[in-house]
Amino acid sequence: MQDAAELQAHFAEFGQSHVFRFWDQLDDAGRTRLRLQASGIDLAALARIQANLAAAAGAVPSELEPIEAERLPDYGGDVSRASRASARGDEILASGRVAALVVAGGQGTRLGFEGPKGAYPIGPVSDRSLFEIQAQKIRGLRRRTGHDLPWCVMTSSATDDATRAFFRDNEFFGLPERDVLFFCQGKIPSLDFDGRLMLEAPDRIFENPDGHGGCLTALAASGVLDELTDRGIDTLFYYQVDNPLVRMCDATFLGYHDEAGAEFSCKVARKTDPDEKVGVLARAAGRVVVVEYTELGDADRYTRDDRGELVYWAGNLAIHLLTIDFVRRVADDADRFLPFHASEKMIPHLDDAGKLVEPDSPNGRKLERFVFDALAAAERVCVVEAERSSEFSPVKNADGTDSPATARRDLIASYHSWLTAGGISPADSSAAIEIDHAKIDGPVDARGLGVRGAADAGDAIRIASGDSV
Ligand code: UD2
Repeated sequence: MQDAAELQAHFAEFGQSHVFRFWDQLDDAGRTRLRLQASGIDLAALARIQANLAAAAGAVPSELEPIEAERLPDYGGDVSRASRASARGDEILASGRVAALVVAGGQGTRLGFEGPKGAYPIGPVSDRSLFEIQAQKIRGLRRRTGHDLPWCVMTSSATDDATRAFFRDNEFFGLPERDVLFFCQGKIPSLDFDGRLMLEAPDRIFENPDGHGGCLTALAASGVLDELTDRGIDTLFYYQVDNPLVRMCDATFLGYHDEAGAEFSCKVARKTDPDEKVGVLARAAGRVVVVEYTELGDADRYTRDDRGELVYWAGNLAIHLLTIDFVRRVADDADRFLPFHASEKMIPHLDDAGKLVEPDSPNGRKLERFVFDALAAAERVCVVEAERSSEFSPVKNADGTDSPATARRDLIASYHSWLTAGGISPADSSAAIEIDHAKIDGPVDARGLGVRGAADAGDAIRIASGDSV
């Protein structure tokens, strides 16, 4: 930690001396806290980011081209190609080279839920959490492959303590503790429109998590990347904590990724409507890019081809495969490959009198890195079209689209389709139902159960009381 006088002089050089304006009123503990936090902020880097933001404003590629994707058989793709990819993926999983990575730095604020989003109760019958559903899927994979499948859980300073406590309280959902690798993403200060830091308390500078792209640098900095290498892992399956339908470490996706020799692969699905809030995969100057929904121009957003299909159709599901070597390369050169994006926010802060101001219009910029920017560093990229209805139903909003209600509806629909495929009654599609993913994680498992009725499947299938079996 730097000496207080040196630190203040250094901040003054960068026009940030106001950070210490309550210094005289702070007690020793407060001064230590502020010195500690301020010492960790790289003002020169922040100034560079600020300058790059200005240069990058409006730098969304103007000449976009549509993307080509591997199609699943359901969408006209080649059946034998897909089954070869699936067999290849099974081999990769059976060789124990894959780990899962969930980005779980977000809170449930938009859902009106206190705590980490992963703790949100989503199970249609038992209210089990997003984390528990994902843990069950990992347990199922471990059973099927006979390998420890490490689960890397990225938290943020806002969710770290609560997430670890949630896992401990739930006995790691039946997973061995050593195979759950927590790591915490970095933070970066927000800036007001004049590029000045803001105080959220007399002894605290306002910082926010550095975006899901921060997972690549934090994996390296935390030592988790080295641990994965030591364990013989060479591929990471990346997904967002808010999608309970995620097809964990999907074998077909792995197979396509491997056959393409890709370093970074993406799953996409056709956008439901031009205004759906998902980024779009496209090509720009020959490279694959994701254009965020806030940044896609109207001409590209609404253009349709002769068949009436959106030309920029490929919605980013935020489901990726990355090789470990690639993650290391990007993390080593993060300033180049993971630029910061700014979004205007209303940021509560102290005024000169020390009064908390809660603005009602944006007063500053939050800075974030996006994982998909790393596409620019990839020599080879593979894009696979997913079956949206069975793979993607994110929990983002308290009501309406992408809400707990739509995610539960889609979970129940998936469970019913698995049971139907397995010849298991009930076929009453109105029954709220829940399946333990550790035991049944798709139609193949349902068929393998060899039972006729849900009641014969023990605790693998639960039906809401009051509903008929
Ligand atoms: C994201 C994508 C969007 C689309 C959509 C699919 C971006 C910028 N947009 O939109 O293109 O693919 O997801 O669902 O990514 N997170 C962290 N740390 C952070 C920020 C986010 O862990 O600092 C996690 C968060 O917990 C969540 C995920 O990243 O699991 C997505 O974050 P979001 O909900 O802010 O992204 P969203 O819905 O705007």
